[in-house]
Amino acid sequence: MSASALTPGVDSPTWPAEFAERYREAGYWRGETFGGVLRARAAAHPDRIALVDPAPERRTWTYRELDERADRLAAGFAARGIGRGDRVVVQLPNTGEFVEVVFALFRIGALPVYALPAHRDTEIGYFCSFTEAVAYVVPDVHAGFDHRALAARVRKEAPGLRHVFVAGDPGEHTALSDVPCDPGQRPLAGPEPHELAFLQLSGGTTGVPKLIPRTHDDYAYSLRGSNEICGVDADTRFLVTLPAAHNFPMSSPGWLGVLHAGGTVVMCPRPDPATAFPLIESERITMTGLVPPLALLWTDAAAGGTGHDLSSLELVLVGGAKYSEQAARRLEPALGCRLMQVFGMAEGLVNYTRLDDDPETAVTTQGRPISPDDEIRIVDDTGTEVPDGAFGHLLTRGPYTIRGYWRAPEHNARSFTQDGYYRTGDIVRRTPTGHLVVEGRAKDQINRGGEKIAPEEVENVILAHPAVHDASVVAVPDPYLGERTLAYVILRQGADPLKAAAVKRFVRERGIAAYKVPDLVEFVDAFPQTGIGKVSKKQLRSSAEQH
Ligand code: AMP
Ligand code: DBH
Repeated sequence: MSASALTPGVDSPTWPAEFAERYREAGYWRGETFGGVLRARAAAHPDRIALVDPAPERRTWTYRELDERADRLAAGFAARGIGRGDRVVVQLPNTGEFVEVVFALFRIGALPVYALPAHRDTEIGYFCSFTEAVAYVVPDVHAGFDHRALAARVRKEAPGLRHVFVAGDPGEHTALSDVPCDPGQRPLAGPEPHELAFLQLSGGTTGVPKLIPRTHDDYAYSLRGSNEICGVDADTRFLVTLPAAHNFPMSSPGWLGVLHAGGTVVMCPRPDPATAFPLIESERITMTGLVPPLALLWTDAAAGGTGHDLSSLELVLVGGAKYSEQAARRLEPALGCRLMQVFGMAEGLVNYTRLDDDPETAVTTQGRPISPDDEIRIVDDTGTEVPDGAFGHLLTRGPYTIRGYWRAPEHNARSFTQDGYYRTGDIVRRTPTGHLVVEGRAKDQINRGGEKIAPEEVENVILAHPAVHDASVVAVPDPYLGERTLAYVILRQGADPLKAAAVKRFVRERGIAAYKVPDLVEFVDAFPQTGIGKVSKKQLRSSAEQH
């Protein structure tokens, strides 16, 4: 791959030169790369613990060890022909290997494509072929699922995929542990700070997930800004409770933010209280991030008395989906720590409530932007700015918000304004203090407890069933997850009747992340239509609310 794959503007729109200049002058973009930051931390405090992977037996990495292991792994990847700008799909659970692999790829200037452990054939096949990935990194078996078999299937469909690296028993593939080699004296041609660092995933609203190109410079700024707001420093001990590949636990302030500050990152293998609470006690965890359903679960578990000492916990961030005010009020007393709400997106903009906000603000708003240069517009359907305090569509641009998705010109024309604002699809209002309250959503997306689902993606899978004529997927309110999915299905005339369970099984067997399998299936004869004969999702949603 030529170096140009890393250059912003080649595969996706980027900031116009005058904006880039302004962001540099303001000190937001400081010329850091993630590989360089790790090197600097390793030099400054080599023996401090950077990373802890507690399961199945506790392993630790000092900053020096992490730095050296990233170098050796980078050299091994390079020896196998992986180079600058190459895409590598990384699908690893919350383990030390995840961090090693990602830093090794940063060192080469190869672009990690962050898949979630829940992704299956449909998503992984798409990521590998769409990004023309040269390698795919997996665990052997995770949560009872054999990722090696998935890799073998995907490889048949994606001829460009030259390598499958397995953390653990490799089966027919290459063991990740066989890759590292002596880096020698020849320095790797790593990335420049203004170049792309990785492709993050968007929950998306269309049939295929969108890829988000982030640069070292812009992402590092969001990390430093997040660290300052959250009070992250070298004493922070951060538990990665949510999947490490997701933008929230990676960057708000996340494991990458905490490593940037020289703190300690502890990987949590599962997010349930029974796993997390003992780790909080034994690792003296000070901070973590949760989605609202998990925050509820933790609150309930802690309120009943846990038998674990959670007194080290200082701050819990909650975000990814709307956190109800009632639930928010209960968190601090139950967990004995501060609550911070975070409303962010992998595309960029992140809002936090602040530690010095009055207590009501932290439970009733979703925070305000990181940067004074985050530009916010709240507009009506015609694009006109609404009066102060009124609801409207949130548009944003700024020093860490992308100007376009990767290789998606048509979608970009819809998702970004002419002058470069990202249309978030969220309906918000602004309080007099500048905090945003998320009131709803205009985009066709379902938010299942922080896991985003594009209905069209699921509809396409259901439509592949030979007995199905049409399908429409909508959200149903749910007290725990916020929303669940309901698939309305019209069967083909003359087709044998189907059971709901058969539709779910079909979707699962097509190989898609389990959280996208419809929670409910209902058979109907026809869909309600809009005036011009399109399926009226609005009407379907309101009938779904009866469930
Ligand atoms: P993504 O673009 O896939 O990274 O998902 C980001 C989206 O998640 C936002 O545009 C919101 O719709 C939703 N979201 C994230 N945090 C919150 C929050 N605290 N409250 C409500 N919605 C949120
Ligand atoms: O939902 C998200 O994508 C999200 C939530 C909180 C996010 O990307 C973030 C913080 O950075």
